[in-house]
Amino acid sequence: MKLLITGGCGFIGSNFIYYILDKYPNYKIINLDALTYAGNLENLKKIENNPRHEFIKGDIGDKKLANKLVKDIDIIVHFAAESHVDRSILNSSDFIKTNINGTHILLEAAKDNGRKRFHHISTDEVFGSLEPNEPAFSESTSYDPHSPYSASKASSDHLVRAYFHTYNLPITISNCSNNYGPYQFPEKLMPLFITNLMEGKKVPIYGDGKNIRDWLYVEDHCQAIDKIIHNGKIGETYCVGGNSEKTNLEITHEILKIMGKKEDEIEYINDRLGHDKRYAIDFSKIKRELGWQPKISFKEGIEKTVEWYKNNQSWWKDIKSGEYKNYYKKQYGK
Ligand code: NAD
Ligand code: TDX
Repeated sequence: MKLLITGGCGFIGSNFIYYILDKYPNYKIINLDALTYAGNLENLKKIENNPRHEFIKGDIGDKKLANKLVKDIDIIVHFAAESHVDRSILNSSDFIKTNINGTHILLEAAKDNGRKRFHHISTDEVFGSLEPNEPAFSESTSYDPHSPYSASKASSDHLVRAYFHTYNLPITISNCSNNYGPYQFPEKLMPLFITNLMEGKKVPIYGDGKNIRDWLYVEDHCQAIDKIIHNGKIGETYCVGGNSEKTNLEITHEILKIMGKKEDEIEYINDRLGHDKRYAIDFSKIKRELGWQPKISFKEGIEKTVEWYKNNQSWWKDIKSGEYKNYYKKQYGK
């Protein structure tokens, strides 16, 4: 089996590559990644000489390249995206280009080269925001994206489904909740807060810190994708959640506790524009049909995550001392 993985140098993509190479000794991977600010070959250093992994630097929007690569593979697992909500609020052009137009080009390549199996990685954010008493998102929840990021992901989900209905392209989609774990770019809540504390900086909480997310350890997510690409029903969507709803303040207190830091490291700052209140996922469909459920408890996951950032300081220090400084200044004003 030969997989084309897009965005394999990012957070979830690199974890998925390690997972697949480890679990399936006969599988080969072509990893197409443009190495944007979020892509990092250091993430795949441990397999730089593995002949079962081939890295191709390129853009999913490059039609010629996409057609060439898709010809020779069995399945596309599509992770590549602009993924950070705050960046989409500052400037959404690349989100439209990659998440919508790029996905369209890949779908065309899949259709025109033997109708290749296509798995699309999406997000719970396409469903909008929940009040604390509302039932969790499920596969039948209507789309109601609120940010430029989630609107671009919603558009790509619609395109993927349209290619199934119109061209019979064998697709599946997964909509998952907030991932955390090794190799997550330090702009996202958990790695930002962990690394800021290690640098002696404060942790910036938007608004009152009462927004809720459902936290999914990245290895659990990889297992869910594995189940879907092997046993998922063509044309279907699967919601993948972590069974771990927490407010941002709860997450922060947990990180402070593990790292032996005090509450006064918290800095409350202006709220994110259009900040979604709550995300939560009902994963009963994938549990019932594919036998998947998250295995790693929040306590175990967050301890492993803090440990990883402690043991991989040069990885995140390199990132934080580079171009990222400009973004940080724009976003946090310092
Ligand atoms: P990430 O930002 O860490 O990585 C994205 C990767 O895609 C990078 O390696 C980048 O170089 C690559 N990329 C970006 N534009 C590209 C292009 N035009 N052509 C080729 N490569 C390109 O993202 P992530 O957190 O690993 O997210 C992966 C996928 O999962 C995304 O589709 C995202 O929407 C989805 N998702 C993420 C989360 C989460 O919590 N991180 C939750 C739900 C869904
Ligand atoms: O500095 C911060 N302060 C803060 O309070 C940051 C970066 C975030 N937050 C809050 C905003 C959210 O309520 O923490 C929560 C999580 O924020 P992010 O890590 O930016 O994630 P989120 O916006 O929830 O989106 C994530 O989950 C769904 C991923 O980035 C998306 O790619 C995914 O689709």
